[in-house]
Amino acid sequence: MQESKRYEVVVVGAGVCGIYQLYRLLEQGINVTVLEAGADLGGTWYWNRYPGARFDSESYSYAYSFSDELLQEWDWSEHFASQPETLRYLNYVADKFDLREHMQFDCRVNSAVFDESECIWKVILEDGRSLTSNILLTAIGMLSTPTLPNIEGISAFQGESFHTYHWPKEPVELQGKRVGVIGTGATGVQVIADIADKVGSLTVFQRRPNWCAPLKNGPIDAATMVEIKASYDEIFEKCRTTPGGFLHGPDPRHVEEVTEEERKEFWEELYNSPGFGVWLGNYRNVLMEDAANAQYSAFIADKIRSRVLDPQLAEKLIPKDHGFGTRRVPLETNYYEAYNRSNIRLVDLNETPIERVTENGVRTTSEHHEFDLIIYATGFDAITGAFDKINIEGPRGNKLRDKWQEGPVTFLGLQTHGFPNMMTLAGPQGASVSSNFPRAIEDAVDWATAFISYLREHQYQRFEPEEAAEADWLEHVKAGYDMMLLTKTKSWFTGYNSNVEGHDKLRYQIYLGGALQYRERLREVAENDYTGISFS
Ligand code: NA7
Repeated sequence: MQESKRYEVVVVGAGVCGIYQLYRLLEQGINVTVLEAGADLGGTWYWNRYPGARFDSESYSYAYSFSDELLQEWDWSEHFASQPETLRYLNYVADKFDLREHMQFDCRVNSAVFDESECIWKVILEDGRSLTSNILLTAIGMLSTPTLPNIEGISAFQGESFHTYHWPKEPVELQGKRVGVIGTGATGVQVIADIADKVGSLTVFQRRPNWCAPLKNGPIDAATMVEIKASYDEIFEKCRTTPGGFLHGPDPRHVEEVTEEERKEFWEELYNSPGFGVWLGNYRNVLMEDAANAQYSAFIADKIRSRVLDPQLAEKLIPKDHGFGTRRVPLETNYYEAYNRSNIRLVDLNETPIERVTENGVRTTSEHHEFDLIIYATGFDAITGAFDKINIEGPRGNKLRDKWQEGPVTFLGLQTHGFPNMMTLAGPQGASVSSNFPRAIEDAVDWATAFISYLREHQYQRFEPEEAAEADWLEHVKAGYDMMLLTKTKSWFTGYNSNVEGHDKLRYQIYLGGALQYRERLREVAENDYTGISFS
């Protein structure tokens, strides 16, 4: 990269979102580059190489929808593809559309400062190189800043240890190893279920259990793939009609509207069906009203009891502090059955908290556990963490991380006042985090692309959302929070992370109005000459 090379658009991040945005901008003949911190493309699917990492969305509902040719060429091998397959897919897309030559790898952005006199962003990379761009587009991920636990002694450990996000590219020997896993979120659950029968011994440190449910994955044979290829229009149409952009949408009935027998039958069916139906395909009020939620939680609790042989252990694996679906539901394959193995042990951190990590293991208040390998599945500084890591500075020296200290404030989840010529694709308060990611990013990217065409058409050099429009958006985002039980539960959705200072209260950082309403809002703003945004 040459010194201070000038671009019309810089996209930061070559993950699912950045790849698609690049494709769309090149189509418009825009002078664009993508800066990627990793050594290659893929974002989430590049970094998360831990055993068991895979989709919870049906593979064919996660695929890009923009090219029929691509859809017809690509064969998915499983209904819920594993990380290596997804990474291969993203590479295939980049190669097919000649995108790679417009990407620059090992380029971690340290700072982006808006220069008002020239109306450009000055972007400085970690290695000191710089470039400039009229428009800055962030596609930096919502779960791309891993957080280690705030436990003493982590660096003292002499064995192997890493956060799941930093799972090494080189094979990690598991056979016969004494392994500790800290964390039982969606990631921990995938890892634990996958490695339980591969390691010597496995100790799981659990602070709060999650409600997990079967993924029901399976291979896709050739005939089924032919059927899927013939049905893409219907698949994407279905996704466009559900609040989460998944193949699963809520049943319009309420729990009380059906007989107990009907309800049980339906819930059995949901529990035994593939994917997120068990979470998102339920009666409408299960995720909104305590009483309905309690009934479903009791049903799932019994399922857990039926799968874990030791009744006391089963109780420890059943969440007591929140109802089903009010945190992210980890989908699993034999997760609960793993606890029936003799080489696995659950340490309940509520009974025996971790005191520290030592040279050769983890010390709790009751004993010292020796390990060869410690896996930190301890989550992320979600949604705003990746923004906080970059010094994003507006024209008056104002910093984004200061503005968003108490939680993000945006217009449409795509722009933010005080930071002209910037769009936060897949950003906070947009629909992507609460949706099947590619479906939502296609909406956001298509909107941003049309917006950039509009700027060019009108020869506008500068745009910035108005404060009033932003305040209205915040109210709209907040209104979504009133409806859902999940906003009353502490999780990364709602901005809590015990390992990040200050993240101990509710943050309005996700859009809960549903993908349909989000799309509608985007459309309205575009059709009204981008009302709420100032141009010059
Ligand atoms: P999550 O869902 O944030 O899970 C992190 C887990 O780590 C969770 O069980 C935490 O317990 C646990 N944790 C975090 N810090 C500590 C400390 N200090 N001590 C003990 N346990 C700790 O992250 P994931 O990576 O699993 O999932 C993130 C998303 O990625 C997921 O939803 C998918 O969409 C993909 P806690 O529950 O906070 O008590």
